[in-house]
Amino acid sequence: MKIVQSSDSNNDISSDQGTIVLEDKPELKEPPLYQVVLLNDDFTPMDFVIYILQSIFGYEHERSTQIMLAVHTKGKGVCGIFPKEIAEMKSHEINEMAKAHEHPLISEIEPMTD
Ligand code: TYC
Repeated sequence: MKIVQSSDSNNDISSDQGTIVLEDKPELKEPPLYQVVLLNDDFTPMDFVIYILQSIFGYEHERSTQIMLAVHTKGKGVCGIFPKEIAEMKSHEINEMAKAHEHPLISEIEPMTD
């Protein structure tokens, strides 16, 4: 009787009846994360940015105001961190809502570098 690891490439178990094969643990990797970054501009009303942060990210009014003011003073700021597809969706949603209301507000996504 033999016990082998299935990832061990030296194994030839094709004609072997008395072998227990230990399957490898599936390697579950966390998906890479992306930041949704909001850019400042001189024209988008502050209340619209607060509304975006509340409706797209679910932040309360006070937290949304803090994030908006941080972007306003620093030029840009992170408004959330998500797996790539979700970050893309949220960023797209911001940019579409801004366009629909004719505001120049822009968001981007950036990969997290840890
Ligand atoms: N700077 C804008 C103003 O003074 C407000 C603003 C904040 C715009 C954050 C964009 O991402 C932004 N009305």
